[in-house]
Amino acid sequence: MSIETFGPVSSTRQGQVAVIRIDNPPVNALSEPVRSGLVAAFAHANADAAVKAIVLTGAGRAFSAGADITEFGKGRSGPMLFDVINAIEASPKPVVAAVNGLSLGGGFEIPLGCHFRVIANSVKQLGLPEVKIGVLPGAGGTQRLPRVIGVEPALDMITSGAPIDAAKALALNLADAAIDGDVVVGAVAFANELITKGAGPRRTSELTIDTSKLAPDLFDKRRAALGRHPSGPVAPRACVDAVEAATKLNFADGSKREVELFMECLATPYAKALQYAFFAERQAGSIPGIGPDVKTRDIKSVGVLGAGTMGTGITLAFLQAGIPVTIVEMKQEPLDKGVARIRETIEANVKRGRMTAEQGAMIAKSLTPSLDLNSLATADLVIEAVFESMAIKKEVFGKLDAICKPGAILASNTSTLDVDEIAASTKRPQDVLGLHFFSPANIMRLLEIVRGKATASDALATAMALSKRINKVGVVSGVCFGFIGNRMLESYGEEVQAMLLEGVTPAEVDKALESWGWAMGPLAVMDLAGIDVGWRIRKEHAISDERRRLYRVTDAIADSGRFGQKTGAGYYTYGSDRKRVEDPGVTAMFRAEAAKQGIEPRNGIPTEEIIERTLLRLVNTGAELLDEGIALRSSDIDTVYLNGYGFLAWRGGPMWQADAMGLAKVSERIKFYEKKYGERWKVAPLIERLAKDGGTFSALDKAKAKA
Ligand code: 3H9
Repeated sequence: MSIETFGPVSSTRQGQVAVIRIDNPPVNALSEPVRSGLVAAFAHANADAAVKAIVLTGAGRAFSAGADITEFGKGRSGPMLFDVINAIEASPKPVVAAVNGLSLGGGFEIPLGCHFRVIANSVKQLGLPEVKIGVLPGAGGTQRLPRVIGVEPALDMITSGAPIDAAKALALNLADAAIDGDVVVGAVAFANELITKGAGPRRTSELTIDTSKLAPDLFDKRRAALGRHPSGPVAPRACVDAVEAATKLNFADGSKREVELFMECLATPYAKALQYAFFAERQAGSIPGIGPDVKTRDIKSVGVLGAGTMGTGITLAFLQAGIPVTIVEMKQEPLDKGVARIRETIEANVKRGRMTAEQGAMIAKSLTPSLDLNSLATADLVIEAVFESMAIKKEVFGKLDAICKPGAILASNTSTLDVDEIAASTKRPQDVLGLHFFSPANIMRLLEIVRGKATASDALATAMALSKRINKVGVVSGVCFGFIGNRMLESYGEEVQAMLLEGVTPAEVDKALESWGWAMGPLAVMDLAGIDVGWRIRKEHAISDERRRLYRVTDAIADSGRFGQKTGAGYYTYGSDRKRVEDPGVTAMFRAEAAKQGIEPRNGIPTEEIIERTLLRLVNTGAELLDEGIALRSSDIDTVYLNGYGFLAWRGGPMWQADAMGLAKVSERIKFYEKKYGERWKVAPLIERLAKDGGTFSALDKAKAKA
């Protein structure tokens, strides 16, 4: 069998069928050489009289993950994907897509432009996720998809960006066949049948959309329903606009509108931030000095110590990933309670259709409750999630050291304590690290992986690989109080308290920050997480006088038993519907304390100032963490904030925002606040240094990566 190659695209002939294959690892992104290769391969197949039909497929695990996102904003070169797909569709010979693996974005628009689609039953991800990176499908997807599956399902797929699997594709009429076994063999057989039948091309662009049953206000309603979309204010709307254009214009004009909208989206800061966030998350997985030569340890079973909220959430995270867990408690009652909570969550997931009843049963079976610490002897990884006290943790780690098998990783879920001190209570500090999960641990995506002084490279690499297996975003942090996320949150929280003392209300602070780029305002978050958490920490730890002063009212609120939602009141009061209601009593407490401290009450604080002060405090502490080597890169800090703290991805993260503002301006504004508020605003030396040289955090990341 002869193979013709066109860069990363190849073509072989199987009888009368040309099989064209995209081979651009790891995910067959449609970079310029692929696009040019496709044009050449199709021209070649169409010119070959012996070829009567064409099958198009991908090599490896993907059909294609779509446009090469790294090319965005770099100027045009080679044929545009839109034209490539039009050329495929214009082929005079029938073209069958053999969808072998994930098919996303432009990598899904290609099969839509093919005349027929044969999909492997094993394919889990087909769809148009462009909205998630701040754009919309820009190679005909918004015009072709509604022609194939109808307007409403197309709107659902395009505005959510959520993928579907092969079974759903078949149900939606997207697939002409969904098959087990080798999809290329199936597609070639399908193509041969077409040849036998004398079938010609079936071009999607020539199909008409039935608009007769569409509600006249469908698109307005869809736009209104977008609400606070996770992709920000522009791209989701543009998705609806483009599909609407498909129903009102012919294919050529609708496509022109789609391209216009694509370019508009691409130019927004939101698209840049979302694309940055995509790569930041992937970058977090690479740890300097730990290459592919570092062999990870085998993790086949996990032990969790503690069946409280954290322990049960962590257990669920592993069980859901198919990893058996032994959960240990010291007493029967808390163990039973924890196990019941785990089983209830599994049942609820089955009810909600997140897993089948068989999957639920299998997961439940792989849980072993125990009252005996010795039952952790065979676990490959043990995670301690007991009370946050150094004395208790040290005792627990001493016992685990004696019980656990050699090579087992011993992890603490501490959110504040010194992992090095914990490690020192064992004879194997190289096997000890922190795994800081966020509550609810089975849902929140962030996992801070805390690297102690002695943590072995392979233990760290294992934790990193494991985070992916349990569907978390792992970010490495060095040891310090609060690690990356909570240490920054302390500064943010302090500034919020300062503003409350200056006379702004909790609702005003929350509204300002929610309107800008946080999923939830800080006071609402504290009410949700429990005001008592920080209150206890402030009681037990030595903290600065300034911090104590700023938190005086909050501590008084907690002293009075108002811990937030769980007690029905905190900064707000809550009815049975859990809606927050402003409490004038709380505002009065801040006024009275401000008077005592001699703080002049202001008549409100402008939204811009609330946003700036909270953001800059985060950035300043983030810069300290970078300088101290606690965070490896600024993009890791952003990844922490996007995945664990409700900073919305379309704002990129605090460090990304600082770069966008310009570090000279950041430095100037911090100094302005330092003059006004003193020591807590002392500018981080790294900001000063970068500002002086016109540097940015992201350029610093890149320079470090090269070093
Ligand atoms: C589009 O198509 C626009 C068109 O409508 C119109 C154009 C005009 N480009 O995530 P992973 C890299 S927009 C470049 O670790 P997984 C990724 O960076 C595009 N690179 O694996 C990583 O590199 P590295 C629409 C890409 O198995 C490596 O591949 N498509 C792209 O967990 C492995 O990735 C999307 O939005 C890309 N498109 O997940 C899909 N995709 O090893 C975006 C991946 O150096 N991609 N890479 O770190 C994804 O959602 C996931 O990467 C995917 C694989 C599900 C594909």
